[in-house]
Amino acid sequence: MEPLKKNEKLDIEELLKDLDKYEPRRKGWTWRTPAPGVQIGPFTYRDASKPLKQGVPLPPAKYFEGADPQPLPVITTEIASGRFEDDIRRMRMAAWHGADHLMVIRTAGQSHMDGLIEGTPQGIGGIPVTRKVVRAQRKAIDLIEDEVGRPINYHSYVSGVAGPDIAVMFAEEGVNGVHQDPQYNVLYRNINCVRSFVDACESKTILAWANMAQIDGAHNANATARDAWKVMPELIVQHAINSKFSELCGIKPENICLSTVPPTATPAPCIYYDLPYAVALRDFLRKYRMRAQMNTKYIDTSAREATVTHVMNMMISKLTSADIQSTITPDEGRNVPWHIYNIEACDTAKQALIGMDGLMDMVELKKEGHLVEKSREIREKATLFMEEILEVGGYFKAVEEGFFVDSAEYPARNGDGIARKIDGGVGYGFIYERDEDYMAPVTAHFGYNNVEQYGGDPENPSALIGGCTFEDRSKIVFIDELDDDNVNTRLAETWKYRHTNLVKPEMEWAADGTIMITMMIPRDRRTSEVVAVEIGKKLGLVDPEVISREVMQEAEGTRIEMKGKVDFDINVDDLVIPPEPHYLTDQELRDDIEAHPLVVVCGTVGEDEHSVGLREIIDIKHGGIEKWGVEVHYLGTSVPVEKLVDAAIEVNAEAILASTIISHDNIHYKNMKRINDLAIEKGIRDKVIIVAGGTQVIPEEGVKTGIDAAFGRNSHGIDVASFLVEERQRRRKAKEEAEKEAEKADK
Ligand code: Z97
Repeated sequence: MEPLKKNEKLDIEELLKDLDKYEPRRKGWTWRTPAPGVQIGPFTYRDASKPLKQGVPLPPAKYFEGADPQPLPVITTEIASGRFEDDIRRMRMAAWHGADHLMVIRTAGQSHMDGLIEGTPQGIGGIPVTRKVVRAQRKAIDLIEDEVGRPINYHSYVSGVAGPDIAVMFAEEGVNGVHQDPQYNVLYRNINCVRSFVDACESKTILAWANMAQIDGAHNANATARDAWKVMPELIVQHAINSKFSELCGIKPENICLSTVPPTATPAPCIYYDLPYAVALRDFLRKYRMRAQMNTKYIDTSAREATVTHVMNMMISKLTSADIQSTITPDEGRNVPWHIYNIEACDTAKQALIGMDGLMDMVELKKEGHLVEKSREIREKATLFMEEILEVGGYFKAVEEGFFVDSAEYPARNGDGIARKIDGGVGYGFIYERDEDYMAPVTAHFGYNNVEQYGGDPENPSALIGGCTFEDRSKIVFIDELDDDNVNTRLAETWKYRHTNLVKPEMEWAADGTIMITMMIPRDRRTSEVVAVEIGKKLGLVDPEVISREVMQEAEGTRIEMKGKVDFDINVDDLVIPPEPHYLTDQELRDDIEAHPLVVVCGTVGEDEHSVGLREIIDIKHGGIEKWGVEVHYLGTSVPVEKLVDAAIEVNAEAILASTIISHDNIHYKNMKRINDLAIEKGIRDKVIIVAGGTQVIPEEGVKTGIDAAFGRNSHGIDVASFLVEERQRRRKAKEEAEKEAEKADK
């Protein structure tokens, strides 16, 4: 496929062509390239990584030469729309905003499917992960990483009954990171524990071969526990079990990432809890990597609140050097997986981490007091927890006795933990000892391949069959589509929104028509919710629904965010799109005015006492023309036009700026004409630029009076400065050309 062009949409139909032949170009995880001391725009960064080739910088970057510094940790976005084809577009947006770890959430229930599924069906709360989906997404990401100039890690889950099958498929298809933790199967999906650990051996061996990064499942204990901050010792135990187990299966410590979640969130004094926990975790398990994720247990529906919780998490990440920073959005609280929140959260991560650049050069964590004492206490409790597991007869026994996700803080127990039976759960009864004549001629396999019996080489077991799918891709079976619930059907429904000029807004899927409206209703919360929905109906929205509410004051009002769908299209062909206002940059303005000093006289003309408008145009405080070095002679209000023109002659001004607010009897246009006439009369018209403005001025009408430019409502200093500088440039050029002509004529 052709490289992506930044001003063209990623063509999903084109992407899906020849997918059966697509081969991923690499495997394994990639960290960012550190760039200590990198200079970007006007600043030097200490903890940044190599910049992107192209990206969307933070909004204030326009004041800093477009600087788009990238922090050191890998930044994750979690994508969960249910349609992989729309997820792909969201991936592109996220990559442009600095995400390089695209984590695809699976549809509800895939953990219980006992094999690979095929095709491209739609999912709920995530996508059904199939080979076709994975291949299409990896192909798209290959194109996206070329356009942003940074490797992108593609990620999903190796959990559930079909874990090893998925691990193989991921290794074949160039997936770079996965969640793999048998404890997740056991506790949250009630999959048989022995089966889960046996399967994990196989899965982890495959992950090790493919050099994938692995994230564990401890965050789920935090999200499930009744009081999330009470499970701190257990979280460490869960991390430790999966990490050590993974190492024993051959995964390199640097590819083992702990899914660390701060135990609590505000209004708890969260840093007081979370920092000692983070320090305890890192002290114990420092050889592994930390994937930091904000607390999601207490996340509500406010984007602002979610953002602050996220930033608090990044404070911990910064103080304890997290390697991967996850970004979670208010979507978690309101179950609306929307493009804009993925992007917003990526920006939050980029902004917060870059804002804290160099922090650790200035501060350090205390070596005594609460931090050290609390972190020691957590470690001691975790150690005791682990010892108790051994005492009762090991992990499976401990699970049976409900050790995990109990609502009390260890060593206390409330007896309400998640208990699972060793001889129960999904997939129980399907573990068999390997037969004597068993053979596994595959490259990544846990334990004994037994190829010798068949004349094979244990060092290279798959040679026996001329290579397995890891060496010989022609052995991979690519199944395209099996039923009607597929991407082609969905794309056909949205065809016109990609191939014509019809537009519909979207939040989640192409052309879903969803919009969000924010409003402040001056009533109590309950009434406001009902009023908002009624407003939505009157606006013609389909399915208006309140998605967030915040009390401003019980009697005075409620802030409401509402979603709804529009059922119309907009045809861009029917619109007249005016050109963008044209401005020069600060630098261009400053350079020109420095090289050719510019003096102006100005005032409000006639019998007119208004001064605010003109002040806004000239004063540096309001972004007026002084800002770029213009020398301004302000004559005040009710200035006779003669005085304005005489002043221009006296100070040798290059421009006259007349403000005229009053418009009775068209006096504003009459005054413009008088200034123009007087300038001609006094012989300076070709030496001055005449500009007038006011709230009632229509620019096209103004210039009919003979002046050079007129500015109406909503004009600013930048409009006037850009015009003056460009008009002078035009005049200088015209003069030069006239001189040349004259010279030629002389010869
Ligand atoms: C995260 N915010 O960071 P199923 N395995 C593990 C998991 O944690 C999960 C699954 C499998 C979260 C994202 C929650 N995690 C979502 C260790 C899910 C998913 O197909 O839903 O059973 O597997 O990951």
